Amino acid sequence: MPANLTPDYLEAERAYKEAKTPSERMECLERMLSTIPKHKGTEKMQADIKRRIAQIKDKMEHERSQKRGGPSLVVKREGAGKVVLVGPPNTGKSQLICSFTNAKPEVAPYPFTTRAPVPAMMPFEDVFIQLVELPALSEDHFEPATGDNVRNADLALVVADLASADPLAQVTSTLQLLERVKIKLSRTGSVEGLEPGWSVKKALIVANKCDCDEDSALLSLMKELWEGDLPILAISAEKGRNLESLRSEIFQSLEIIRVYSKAPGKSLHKDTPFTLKVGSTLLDFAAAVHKDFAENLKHGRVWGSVAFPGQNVSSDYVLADGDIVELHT
Ligand SMILES: Nc1nc2c(ncn2[C@@H]2O[C@H](COP(=O)(O)OP(=O)(O)OP(=O)(O)O)[C@@H](O)[C@H]2O)c(=O)[nH]1
Ligand SMILES: [Mg+2]
Repeated sequence: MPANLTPDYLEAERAYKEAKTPSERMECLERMLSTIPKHKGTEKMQADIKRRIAQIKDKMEHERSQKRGGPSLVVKREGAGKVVLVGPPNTGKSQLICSFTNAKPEVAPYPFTTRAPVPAMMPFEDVFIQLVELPALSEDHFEPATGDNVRNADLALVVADLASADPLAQVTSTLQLLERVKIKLSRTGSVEGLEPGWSVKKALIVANKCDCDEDSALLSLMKELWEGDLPILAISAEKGRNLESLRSEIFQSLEIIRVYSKAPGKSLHKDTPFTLKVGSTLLDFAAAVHKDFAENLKHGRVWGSVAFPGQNVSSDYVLADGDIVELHT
C-alpha cells in the first residue's frame, strides 16, 4: 500500500537526516510521528519511528546521568507506568506511598523529610504501577532531577494539603515552579499552541487530608478554581478515604490496556499481561513481544474484543483491555 507521505512529513524526515544532536533528532522524530499519515501502509514506519524515539530517550537519559556524575536521581520507568507525586512539603506524599505500596519512606510532621526520589510499586489488579515521591518543591528548594523525573513520567499527581492554611496557593506554586523548567500540567496531557521546548504532562490534583476539611469548604474552592484544567480527587492517605477511587483513577489516566499473550496450541490463560497504550494495534503488541514477531507478522487470533472467540484479525486491529492474543508469523 502506498504510504502517501505529506510534505510536512517529508520535511521532518529531511531535517532528521541533517540533525546533529540527539535532541534535534528527537524533535524531528516527534514531528515525523505526528505528521505521518495514519493508515495500514505506514504501520511499520510508525513502529520504527517509535522505536527510534525510545532509543534516543534512553541514550539522552544515560548521557545526562553521566554528566552529573554519581548515580542518577532520575528514576527509570518501570511497570505499567510512572506516576510522580509532586507538591510542597508536608502534604502527605510519603503517607500516600506508604498507603499504596510496600515502601516505607519516613512520614513526619515537619517539612522536607524526603530528600531524594522514593520509587515504589503499587499493585492494581494484575499490574504494577510505579509511584515516585519527589522531594518537595518550594521557592528555595527545587532538586535538579525533579524536572527530568516529571518529564519522563506518564502522569503527575499534584499533592496538596487540605489541612494547611492555603491549599490553593500550594497548587498554584507547584504549577508555577514546574513552569519555570518548562513543564505544563494538564488534564489531557496536551496544550494547544505551546512553543517548542515545553513538555506537557497529564496530571491530576490530589487534595489530601480531607479528614481535616469536614465541610469540604476548601475542596469546593479548589474545584471552582482548577477543575476545568485538572481533575481533583479528595482523599485521606492516613485515614484511607477514597484511596480505591484514586487507585483506579490513576490506572484510567494512564490510558493503558492489558493484553495477554497465548502461544498457539496452548490453553487460554491470563498470564502476566503486556501493557500498551490505548489504541495499540496487533502490530504494536507483536513489537512489544519481540521485534521478530513485528517484522514477520501475518495475522493474529483474538479472544475478547472480537465477535467470535479466536477470530482472525489483521495487523491494524485495535486491541482492547483484557484481550488474549495469539500471534502468527
Ligand atoms: N490528618 C491527616 N494527616 C496526614 C494525612 N496524610 C499525611 N498526614 C500527616 O502529614 C504529615 C506529613 O506527611 P508526609 O507524608 O511526611 O508528607 P510529605 O509530603 O511526604 O512531606 P515531605 O517529604 O517533607 O515533603 C505527617 O505528620 C502525616 O502524618 C492525612 O490524610 N490526614
Ligand atoms: Mg515525604
